[in-house]
Parts: sequence; C-alpha cells; structure tokens
Amino acid sequence: MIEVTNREATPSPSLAELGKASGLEVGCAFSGCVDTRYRCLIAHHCRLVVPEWQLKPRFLRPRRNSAYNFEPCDAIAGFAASNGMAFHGHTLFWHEDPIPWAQGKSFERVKRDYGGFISDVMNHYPQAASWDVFNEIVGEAEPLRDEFLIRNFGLQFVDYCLHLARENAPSARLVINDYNLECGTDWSLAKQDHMLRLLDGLRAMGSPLDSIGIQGHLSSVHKASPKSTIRFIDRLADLGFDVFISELDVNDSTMPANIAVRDREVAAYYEEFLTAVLDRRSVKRIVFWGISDFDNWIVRRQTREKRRSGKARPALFDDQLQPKPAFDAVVRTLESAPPR
Ligand code: 9MR
Repeated sequence: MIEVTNREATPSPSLAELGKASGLEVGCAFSGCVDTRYRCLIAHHCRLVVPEWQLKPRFLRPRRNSAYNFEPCDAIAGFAASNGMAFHGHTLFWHEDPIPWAQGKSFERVKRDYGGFISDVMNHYPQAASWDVFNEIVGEAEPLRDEFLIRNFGLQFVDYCLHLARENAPSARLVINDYNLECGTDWSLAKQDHMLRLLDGLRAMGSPLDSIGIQGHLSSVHKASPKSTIRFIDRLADLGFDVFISELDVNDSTMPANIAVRDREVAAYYEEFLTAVLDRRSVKRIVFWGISDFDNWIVRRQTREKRRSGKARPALFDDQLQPKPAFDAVVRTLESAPPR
C-alpha cells in the first residue's frame, strides 16, 4: 500500500521531532481511519503507531475454528511502514477480551493453544518494535486479576508467555502494561505494590521483560499524582525497567462545559503529568491514546452513551484536526524534557 502523506499540510512543530531531540519516542493509538488529513497529522507527529483494538485476541480469532482476522491490523501496520513509523503490538493478552477457546484446563493444553496463538500473531508482525505481552493483569484489591488463565496458572503462565515472546521476537521490547498506576490513592498505591511484587516474582524466575507501560488515562475524577507516579517510576528503574507512558489522554467528562475553560484544564492535566514524568530518563516513550478528538475512544463512547456533559475534548487536536491548548502544553513539556 502506498501512503501519500503531505507533511507540509501540518505546519505545527512535529511532536515526533521534538521528542527525538531528547531521546523520546512519540506515538499514538490508531483505529485505521482512512481520512487523509488525519493520517497526515499522525504521520507528522508520531514515530510509532499502536492498533487501537485490531490486535486484541478475540478480535483476531474469536473461535478455535475462525481464521485469523489480520486484515484490519495489516492495514494499520502497512500505514506505519509506508510512513517510516514503528509498530507496537497491543496486546497478546487482555482479561477483558479473553479467547475462551484457549482457556485449557491443563497447562500443556494452554501452552498449545495460547502459546500457538501468541506465536502465530507475533510471527505475522515480525517488524513490531515492541509488544504488550500482558495488558491489565495486576489487581487493585488483589495482586493478580481474577481471570481464568491467571487464576489457574499464575506466574507460571506469565513466565511462559514472556519466554515464548522473547523466542519469537528476540529484539522486540517486551512490555507489561496497566492502568490506574498513577492516581496516588490507596488503591492505586496498592496496585503499584502489586505490580512491583509481580516483577520481583518474574525476576526470580528469570522471565524476560524490558518495559512497564503506565497507561496514563488521566481524569478529573481520579486526578493523577505526579509525585507517586515518579516514585513508582524510580522503583521500576531500580529493578531495571524502562517505562512507556502508553495510553495517555485526559477524560474531561466532569470538567466545565465552557470550551475555553475545559481546553485549558485538559491542557493543564497533560502539562503537569508530562512535566513530572519526563524528568525521569527511564521514561522512553509517550503514546497518546488518540491524538485527535476527530477519532477518539472517549468521544465515541460518550456519543454512544449519549452523555450530556458536552462533547468530549480529550485529545491534543480538536475534531477539525486543529491544535488545542493541550498541544501547546505537550510541546512545552517536550521542549524542556532532559535528554535520555
Ligand atoms: O480505545 C479502545 C476502544 O476503541 C476499544 O473499543 C476497547 C475495546 O477493545 O479498547 C480500548 O482501548 C483500551 C486499551 O486496549 C487498554 N486500556 C484501556 C483502553 C481504553 O478502554
């Protein structure tokens, strides 16, 4: 597929270039939307693309006898390749989207079915720079989530998948990704501890793992705590793990309806959080979970649920693809980020 992008059409400074100057990789989630102007915007601002749902296990292969549905994700990977952007695989495992056909009762069966699935998917995308091997397996109330495979096989399953991922893609970075790690509340701090305990366990088993994804779904409901996030990043660095801020956005559902006020508040959330975390050199990547309100999961969900709080404006660009104060705020944080 030939992708024609016109970087001249988006004259604002490129986030990708600004990030590069301090050794940061900037990327975004992408739904595969075919709007050319939107694609140009992504190509201009990002060095990395993440499929928003097209690589989720059940989307790819809902039933044992279904053929793999690789086409939608192939289109996204093709878009990334033809514009010189890297590709991140999200995700090989997700509790919200289990594939029931690979939930075997014996570990041998799980190895065959889930292991086979992981190998098939990873080998289909050998160009992937990194993989979320696990998404959201840590609990808040409990150390690990109550999901069939995790409940039945625990660390043995996690370790098996990480080894298999390394075997399949020796040079890809392997990631465990999770949310609510940045809120500073009791349950968020408990979740941080659970993640650290999991990492200790994996370390003791010699499991291969490179980076931890801190999703960064910021919200006015549970405001992020930069202080506790930085402390957590430092503890991860002590254990030898890099950090990816992997799904950054700001949910504005409880912010004032006035657009100017709302946009300023959203911008302040981005700026405060990024200023804090980018100070840490182990933070190597920022992925926006949609850079524009034009094609965005929060906007889509709000429309679906018919909420009345005014149209959501969570991203850096509005639904006309114009930069908002949040974009300027992110530019400032990238400009002042120390090199890594
Ligand atoms: O943004 C994604 C949305 O479009 C999908 O419908 C949904 C289900 O596949 O997943 C959303 O992305 C989630 C991500 O995969 C994991 N962290 C939370 C994200 C937002 O729900």
